[in-house]
This record gives sequence, structure tokens and C-alpha cells, in this order.
Amino acid sequence: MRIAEQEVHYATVMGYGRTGRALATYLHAHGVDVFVSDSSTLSTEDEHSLAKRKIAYEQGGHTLRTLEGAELIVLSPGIRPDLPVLQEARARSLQVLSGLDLGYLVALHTQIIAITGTNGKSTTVKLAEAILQQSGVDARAAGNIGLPYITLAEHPPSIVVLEVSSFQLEQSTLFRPHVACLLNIAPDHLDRHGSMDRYVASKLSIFDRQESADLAIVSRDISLPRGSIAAKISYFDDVLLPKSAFVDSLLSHNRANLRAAIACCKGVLPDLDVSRIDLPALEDAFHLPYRMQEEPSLGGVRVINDSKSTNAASAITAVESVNGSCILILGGRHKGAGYDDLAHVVVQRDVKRVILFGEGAPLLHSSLRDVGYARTTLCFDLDHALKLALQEAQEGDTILFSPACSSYDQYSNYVERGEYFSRLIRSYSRQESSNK
Ligand code: UMA
Ligand code: ADP
Repeated sequence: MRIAEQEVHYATVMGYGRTGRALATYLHAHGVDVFVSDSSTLSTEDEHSLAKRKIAYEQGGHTLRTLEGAELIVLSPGIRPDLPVLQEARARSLQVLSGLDLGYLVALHTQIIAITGTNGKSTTVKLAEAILQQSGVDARAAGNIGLPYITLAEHPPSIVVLEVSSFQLEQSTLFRPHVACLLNIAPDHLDRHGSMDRYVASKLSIFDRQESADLAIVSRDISLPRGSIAAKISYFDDVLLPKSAFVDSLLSHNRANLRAAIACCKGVLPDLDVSRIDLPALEDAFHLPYRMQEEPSLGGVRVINDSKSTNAASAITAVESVNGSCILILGGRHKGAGYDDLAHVVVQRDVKRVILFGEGAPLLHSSLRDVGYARTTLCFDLDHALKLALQEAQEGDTILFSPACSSYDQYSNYVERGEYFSRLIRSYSRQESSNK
């Protein structure tokens, strides 16, 4: 098949997770001879599926087989661009594309709204998708939200709303969205990017290949490097929301997400009448699972499951949105950014106790100790953390599970961690009912 003005007969897909499987399937279906390379052990199911299609593969590491004969190498988001094998690929002048680049090339005529930021991406993407659909537009969400773009790119909708991560941006060299939105930037993923400067650079690169006919949407809180953006710049903070009880009921970060979503939609539908958006119909987008999710209360104690909170900034947002006394559960895998700002917020708010679990617990503990907060308890896992939180909680308190760390130390992802927390709450709730 023809990709980037080059006839490609043989391509390597690096990483065989959700994205890699979709990329390999697409390329194979278009007659490309595919080789798959993954650093882990593949499941038996994946091995069977590859063998059935006669797709060659290696597992347990990326060797030079990755490069042999390859006219194109396509990356899954989890692949770091500084891997030795990719340095060698560049030395050999091989074409290396991100999955996003490939989707972009395949669906060159689709209008793209791309949304990035440290927090709020999925919510804003779902809001924009829903607002466009309400307006009768054939719009679909994809990308980091869970559906690899290549899956949609073959039969693309009129407008695709892409959630884009810093990982995907760092790898991309061609991707050019017509509307690009940067919601916010706070320290995150420093274990992958190495420094805050590089993380910020990857986020800002969403605007790199935009042209003057395109639209760049940002928050006024973000300082843009002078003269670096060719697109027209617009600030989503300036979007006026209709006055309504529904809008008033939203948490303030969700009002920001709504403003950003509307700004994105106006980028493709300039005549969009904001007063005609059916806001209550957007309820599901505002309440995606494991984002400030209300669980059944236990003995008059409110319980919030915010498992998707995987950095300090989202935990700060969560703590600041709780009224009254709260018991905070933090922990999981540390991703390289500090917790000092979070610790300062904990001291200022009515946080009765902080329960710490998982790999990140000692670091969180020392950040809290450094600001003079001593009401911390360390434990191993979530079961124990919740038990301790319930012992501490009194009627009217809130137990807030907003971990500020990734889930990968004890779970396969934030969904599994969120489901587990929900199950624990439901089992306490059942015990409570049977004791009545
Ligand atoms: N792998 C290698 N070599 C490496 C690293 C990983 O071969 O050096 C292999 C792993 O062994 C595994 C596969 O790559 O078999 C996993 O690929 P991946 O890490 O790129 O993940 P996918 O399953 O393809 O999922 C990705 C996104 N994951 C990451 O960016 C880490 C998903 O976002 C996304 O939903 C999916 O593509 C579809 O677009 C998840 C995420 O955590 C939710 N994203 C981060 C975040 O939101 O903070 C960025
Ligand atoms: P992302 O896709 O960027 O991870 P989500 O919409 O899934 O964003 O929300 C992730 C976490 O961030 C949740 O804990 C949520 O409550 C919080 N959050 C959502 N929007 C914002 C925002 N605009 N600013 C700060 N935190 C936010």
C-alpha cells in the first residue's frame, strides 16, 4: 500500500497491545507483510491470532529483526522514542511513524479535533463528540480514550474527536489536527519524558504542524512560546456558558472542560448556538466511570471513587471539590513528578487523615511530612486502606479515593483499580444492610 508517498510492502509494528493489534490488522488487511515486535511475553491468544494470519513476530525484546527489510516502522504509544533499536532505525533513515501519523495519512480528508492536556481529556472529548452529534454531525471519539485511531481511519466519520496523549505526540512527525486543544499542563509522566520541559514540549507539539487556516485552543493559564504557533489562537476560558441550574451544579473543572469542548465544536461548526445545546443530555460525558464517581454511602459516610486520578493535579482538583471533612486515600505507582503542591492543599483543607498504599506511599508520606502534616497511615493495599479509612470516618465525612499515582504497581489499569474499589464498597454496603 502507498503510505507517505512511498509504496510499503513490509512494515514492523512495535508493541502489540490495543494499538499494535489494530495497526497490524489494518496493515495486514491492506496487503502489507507485517512483522510484530513486543518487549513482553505475548498471550497464547495473541500468538494464535498472529500465527493464523502468518504474521511473523518476536517477543521478550526488540532485536534488530525489528528493522530487517522494514520499509516502515509504526509505534504503539508505550514505545519510547529513545529505544536503541529506534536510534538504529533513524541511523538507517527508516521511516518511523506513530499510530496517530498512520491514521492521519490514511484518513487525510477527515476533519480532526485533537484534545490533549494533563487532565480532562476524556471528559472533554466525550463532551465534544456528544455536542457535535446533537447538532447532527457524524462525529466519533477515538485515540487515547481507548479506540486506536487507525480503527476508525478506514471508514472515517466526518469529524473525529481524538484524545491525544503526550506519548503519542512525542512520537508524531506528520499528524496535523485542524482544531487542536491544550486543556492544562501539570507535572505528569516524568518517568517517560525525563523532565518537565520535555513533557511540556510534547504537549505543545500538538500545534507544531498546524497552519494559518487551523485553530489552536488553549487556556489563558498556559503561556505559549512567542511566535511558535501558526494557527489562529483562541482561549476557551472566554466561552460564555448559558446560565442554568445544571451548569451551576457542575464541578468547576467540568465547567472548564465544557468551555473547551464548546470552543472545539465552534472550530468546526462556527454557527453552533450554545444556548441550544441540550446540556443535561451531556450528563454521561460529565460522569465517565471512575472520575469523581459517587459510590453508595456507608453508615452516613460519602464515598467517592476517582481511580482515574493518576497525578497530583487531578488529586488536588478532587480534594478541593469536597466540602467538609474528608479522609483521603492516595497511592499506586509513582510517575516521577512531586507531591509538594498536593501536600500543601491537604494541609489547607479539612483532611482528617491520609491513608497511603502501594509503591508511592513512602514518597507521598515524606512530602506530607515536609509540610508538617502528620495524620498519615501507611499500608500495603487498597483493601487495608479502605478498612482504615472506614475506621476513621464519622457520619457526614467523605472518603475520597483519588490516588494521584498510576495503578500499574498492583492493577493492570485504572479501570481494574476502580472496579476493585467499587466491589469493596459494595461488599461493605451489603454487610451494612444485612446487619440492619
Ligand atoms: N511494549 C513494547 N515495548 C515497549 C513498551 C511496551 O513492546 O518498550 C508493549 C507491551 O509489552 C504491550 C504493548 O506494548 O504488549 C502495550 O502497548 P501500549 O503501552 O502502547 O498500550 P496500548 O495497549 O496500545 O494502549 C495505548 C494507550 N496506552 C498508553 O499510552 C500507555 C492507551 O491509553 C490507549 O487507550 C490505547 O493505546 C488506545 O489508543 C492508556 C493510558 O494509560 C489508557 N494512556 C496514558 C494516560 O492516559 O495517561 C498516556
Ligand atoms: P484524562 O483523560 O486527561 O485523564 P479525565 O477526563 O479522564 O482526563 O479525568 C481524569 C481525572 O482528572 C479525574 O480524576 C477527573 O476528576 C480529573 N479532571 C477532569 N477534568 C479536569 C480538569 N479540567 N482539571 C483538573 N482535573 C480534571
